[in-house]
Formats: sequence, structure tokens, C-alpha cells
Amino acid sequence: MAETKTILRALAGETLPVPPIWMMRQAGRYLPEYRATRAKAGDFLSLCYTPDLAAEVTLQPIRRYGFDGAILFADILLLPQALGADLWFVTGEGPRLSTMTTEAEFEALKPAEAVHETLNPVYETVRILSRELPAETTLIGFAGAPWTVATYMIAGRGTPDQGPAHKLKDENPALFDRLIRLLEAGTVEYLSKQVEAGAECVKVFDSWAGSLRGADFERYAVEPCRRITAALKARHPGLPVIGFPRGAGEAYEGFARATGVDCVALDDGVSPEWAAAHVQTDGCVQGNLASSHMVTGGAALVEETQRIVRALSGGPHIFNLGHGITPDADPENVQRMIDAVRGG
Ligand code: 1CP
Repeated sequence: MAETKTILRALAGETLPVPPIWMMRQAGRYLPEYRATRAKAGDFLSLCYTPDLAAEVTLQPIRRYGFDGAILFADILLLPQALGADLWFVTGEGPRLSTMTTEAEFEALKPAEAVHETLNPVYETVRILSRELPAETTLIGFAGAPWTVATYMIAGRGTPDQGPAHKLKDENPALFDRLIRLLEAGTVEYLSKQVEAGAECVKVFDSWAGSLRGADFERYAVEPCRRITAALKARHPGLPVIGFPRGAGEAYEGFARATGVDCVALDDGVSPEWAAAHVQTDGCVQGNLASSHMVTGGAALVEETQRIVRALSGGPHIFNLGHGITPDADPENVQRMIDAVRGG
């Protein structure tokens, strides 16, 4: 049967007359229905680990907007938790984890194969979604990339410059490499189970790839993504993989070739015209409207949306924001963006 899901068609390299669209953090605090379900769950982690509620918040933006893709509701920090790190969320501030900077702390982590014990509820969420999503909607699984997850594990929280992770990488490269390899193996385990449960493509979020320079970018952004992609495709032939080396700048060029991903997700730091000439030449691209337009709206939102659609119309493209939508966004601006993409 010919593929009818537009996101899978774009990921396979097809140029479509209207790009499919979904949005990073589409299930999130800007939506009143999300806030209501989250209040019912109590806290953020309970929401992630209660399959019925996690599936419900995943479905909310699909019902409201008819996005072409639904991203599993979970978090990149569930994997370190499954490896044995303590994880909690401080309301209004963000995630906190027990830190991992010494040999002894590394040794206390569990092996990659042990992650399923904690992550089983996430796979159940995927199974519910694969039953309940509309036939035309692509179910997207995801995980964090090793470098980005390591930055949180080493610092115990989000940091402006990922300083603690850079310090460990430079002072104790052997220990740092072992952590990266463990995260790679855990990520392959985690994403494989999501695929077995019904995820139709997966995205690897390297949100802090932009702070890696030169050889470090190769070693800790390109190489882990290449090894993860190869391992996943060996287990699941034909599985489409989206890579998101956020902040890569010029290093976006060649990233798909070097890693084997089927699609490169672009942040808003590169122009769509540049991406058409330097990134889309290797295959599908995703992106890249600045998420601030979801707050400010107006004519600029429509003009920038149309500019991106036009610039990337000559090749495979999935429309998205350059980063996650923020809690202060206006839900009506999301509809305006969709209408501008679909020509409504
Ligand atoms: O209060 C709330 O309800 C929590 C806000 C929230 C949400 C909605 C967090 C906490 N995580 C999520 C869900 C989430 N996280 C998804 C699900 C689906 C969707 O997109 O709709 C995804 C894909 C993520 C991925 C994620 N979590 C990333 C990578 C993408 C990115 O934004 O760069 C990162 C870095 C995280 C860590 C994290 N989780 C939550 C916060 C606030 C953060 C960032 C913390 C920091 O850097 O300080």
C-alpha cells in the first residue's frame, strides 16, 4: 500500500506540495487542557509515568489542531532516571538530578538493559497512542542525545553554558567517554522499545550540541548520533531517524551524511535559504520558525512562515518551530501558523 502518512513520506525523501507540520512541545503549558490534565496528575513525572494521562496530553494538540505528527509525551531525563540517577522537578524552575562526576557515581549506574524496568509505562503510552491516533497521524518517539543528557547528569540541572560537562570531558575524558557510551546503549534500548510499541519514527534531541566545538562536535554530537542511528536501523530496518543538533550552525551541513539520519531538524539560527542550499541537498529537513512568533503573532508570523515554506519547497520538508513552544504562547497563533502553512 502506498504510504499515506505525510511525515513518513517526507522522511522517505518525497517533496510534497504542502509540507506536513507538527510542533516541538506541542503538548505543553500554553494549552489550557494540558494544564488541567497536569493538575490531575499532580506533578510532571507522574504525568510522564501514567500512560492514560500521558497519552491524553499527547492527543490534545492533535484534536485541537490536526497536526500531522504526534510526539510521545515523556522527557529526555527519564533515561538517566532509569539508569539510577535521582530525578525530580522543582515547580517554576525545572529538573534536578543527582550528579555524576566521579568514578564511584558512574559505577553506581545500572547497565543499559536495565532501563526498561523504569520505562515500561512509557512504552504503554506508545501502545495506547498507536491505537488511538488518527490513521493519517505519524507517531514520533524520542530520546535525548548522549551529550545533552550527560550535561544534565553531570551538573544535576540545566546550565547556561554546560560548564560542568565541558569540565569533566576535558579533565577526565576516559570517564566522560564511558558515560557517553552508556547513554548511547541506553538510548538504543529505549528507542527500540518505543518502536516495538508503535513509534513510526524517532527523534534524537541534542539541545546543547551548539556548545561543542571542532573535534568535540565530531566526537560527542556526530559520532554518538551515527552509532545510535546505525544500531537502531540494524534492529529496525527502514526506521526513519530525525537528528536535532541544536545550535550546530555551519556544522548542520554534512550532518545527515555523517550520521545517517533521514532528516535534520533545524533551529532558528540558520536561514531557510541557507538550509535549502546546504542541508536539504542531503535529504529531508525539519523546521525552523522562531518560537517567539507563537507569542507575538501578527503579520510577521505569517510572513516568516510563508518564507520558510517557500525557501524549502524544492525538497523534502517537515514544518516545525526552531525550538519548543513556550508557556506564554497564544494558542490562536498556532492556528495562524498552521493556516499559513496549509494555505488556509
Ligand atoms: O511544567 C511542565 O509541565 C513541564 C514542562 C515540560 C514538558 C511539557 C518538561 C520539563 N518536559 C516536557 C515534555 C517534553 N520534553 C517533551 C514532550 C513532548 C512534546 O514536545 O510535546 C519533549 C520532546 C521534551 C524534550 C526535552 N526535555 C528536551 C529536549 C528538547 C528541548 O526543549 O531542547 C530537554 C532539554 C528537556 C529537559 C527539560 N524537561 C523539562 C524542562 C523544563 C526541561 C529543560 C530544563 C533546562 O534546560 O533547564
